Amino acid sequence: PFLLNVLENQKFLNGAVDTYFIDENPQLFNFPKTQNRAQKLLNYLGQVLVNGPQTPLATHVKPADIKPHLPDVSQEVQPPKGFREIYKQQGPEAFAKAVRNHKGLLLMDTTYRDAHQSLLATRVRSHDLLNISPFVTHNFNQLYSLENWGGATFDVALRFLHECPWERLEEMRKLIPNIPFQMLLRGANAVGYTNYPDNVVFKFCELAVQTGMDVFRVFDSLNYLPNLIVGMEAAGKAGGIVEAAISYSGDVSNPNKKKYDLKYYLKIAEELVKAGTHVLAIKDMAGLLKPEAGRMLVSALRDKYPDLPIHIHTHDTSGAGVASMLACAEAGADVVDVAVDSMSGLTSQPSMGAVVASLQGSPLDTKLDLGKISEYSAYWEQTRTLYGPFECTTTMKSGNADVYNNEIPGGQYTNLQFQAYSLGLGDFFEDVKKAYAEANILLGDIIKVTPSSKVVGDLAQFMVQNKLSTSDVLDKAEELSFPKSVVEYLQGHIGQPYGGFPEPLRSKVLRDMPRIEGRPGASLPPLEFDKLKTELLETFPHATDRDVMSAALYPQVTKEFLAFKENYGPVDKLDTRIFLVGPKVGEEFEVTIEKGKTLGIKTLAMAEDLTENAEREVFFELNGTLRSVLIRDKD
Ligand code: 3PY
Ligand code: ZN
Repeated sequence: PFLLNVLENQKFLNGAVDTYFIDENPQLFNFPKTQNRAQKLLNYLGQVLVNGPQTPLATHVKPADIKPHLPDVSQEVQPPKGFREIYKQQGPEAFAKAVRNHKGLLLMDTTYRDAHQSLLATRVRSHDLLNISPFVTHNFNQLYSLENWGGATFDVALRFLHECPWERLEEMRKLIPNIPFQMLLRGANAVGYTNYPDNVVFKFCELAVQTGMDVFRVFDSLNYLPNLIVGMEAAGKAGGIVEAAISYSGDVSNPNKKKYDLKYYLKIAEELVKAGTHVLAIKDMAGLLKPEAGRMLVSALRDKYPDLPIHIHTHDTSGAGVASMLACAEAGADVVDVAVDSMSGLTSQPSMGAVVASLQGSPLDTKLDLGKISEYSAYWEQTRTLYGPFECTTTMKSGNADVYNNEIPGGQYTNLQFQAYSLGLGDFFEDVKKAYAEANILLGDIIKVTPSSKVVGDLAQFMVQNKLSTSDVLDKAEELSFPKSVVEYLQGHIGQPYGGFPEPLRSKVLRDMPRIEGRPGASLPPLEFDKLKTELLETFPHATDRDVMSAALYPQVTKEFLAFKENYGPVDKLDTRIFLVGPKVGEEFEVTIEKGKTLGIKTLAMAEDLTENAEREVFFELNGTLRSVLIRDKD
């Protein structure tokens, strides 16, 4: 009987115990954790049923009522070996050499990160990623890497999905031991939108490697070398594979586009090679790299650096993505980025199946199995329908070659279109796209990718909303109250742009405001992790070092996440439809909260009347027993 907790211990409940009883039986306070978590999940479900979705849905499209079919996979045998073994056993240089020596074209699969960041507002949950991971580890061991972390996924996981990004990484790693994992690191901005103190970036990379990350694609939104190099050093010191990326802008195949020409890219490449990058990436975040430009750029790099692995990233916004990646491959690129067919195209990456099929039988044959790609694609085709509320195709029906004019990065393109859609303003998106091109020129024709793309986007929206032309902005610069991001950019908060800040605009906007010269992070004092930890533990006694790292990047979002978890438990374990919009009344479903622990839940009913505290009682069956939760009705 002593194994039961106090609430179930008859002797305790009868009062037939003396004061030593508790001291001598500490196990009385071992409350079974599962029961606790189950009750928290019922609170969550009750909350969704009474007060609606607990994560903002972008449109009125409902998540589909399906359970995606999981393709068969033999889970008995070890997955086949991949490039990760070379990296883990022999280090990043040996990995780079093996990549360079590989005969066919190698692929990075972006399905787990950039594809859904571009198509589904980054909303794909760990649950759906983990479900297909055993299939991936067994059938896609030949991949150069699986891009599955970083970029916007860190922020969105915490903020909107109420799940821990570190746990996501750790769980993916357990299921996929053989394929290198790749993340997108925004240089000195880590996975955030602003510059952090250097020690934050270093510690972040260290923890990422410990949790299972391998390849770090490091970029800076202005191609500002001092920022880029901080990120490279942090990834390298942590033991990761450093893939320094040059963000691509303009058009090297167009002699009239002079600012970002071949010379510009070769010069940055030289600096990145000097800084010791293991792999060199061209990051074409807007999909501007036309086939001919890709051929020119890759050939030039290949000639100059015969031993350096070259990796090309693009977006299919115009529709020319497959053609460009084939051109780059033929010109000597070692790796190109693709997303599985059903998660490809539009503002996402070009199609994996299309690239694989195009090269079959050629010297660049990827040797990937088209049948397996189809099965993988079928899973995502079904899974994608669960994310209907975030589906970019609600508004985007086709690719659009106007991206060559506006140069809007893939993820931002879908975001801006969504915003225009939700504002319901007819030509708003067309106007914003035109204004985006003008804002870019006003700001000095800059590289546009997170966070510099936000500066241009904010200025574009400001111009459309206030009906300002380029000359209005220039003439009235002293009186206008510009968006905060624009002012901070001009102050030098995200770094120094190539070619300098635009004058006289900068002086007119800033007047006597302070300016940062050089690298912004260099003037930030180191973050005191111990102090942050102590603070966090005061409110959240279960906070871990991972939570402290999250809080270093996103203080408020992390606190809200921890409070949410405390109240509602492991909501990441719920099926996606149920997580987003709750179960139907009468629906029976299962939730596996850990291996071997599955809860059977049935939603029975909701009370029609409120209690005197304005609470509504929701009734469930949990593993066959009746439970109810009281939820404050916010209506
Ligand atoms: C990000 O920074 O999240 C990007 O995907 C940039 O292209
Ligand atoms: Zn991208």
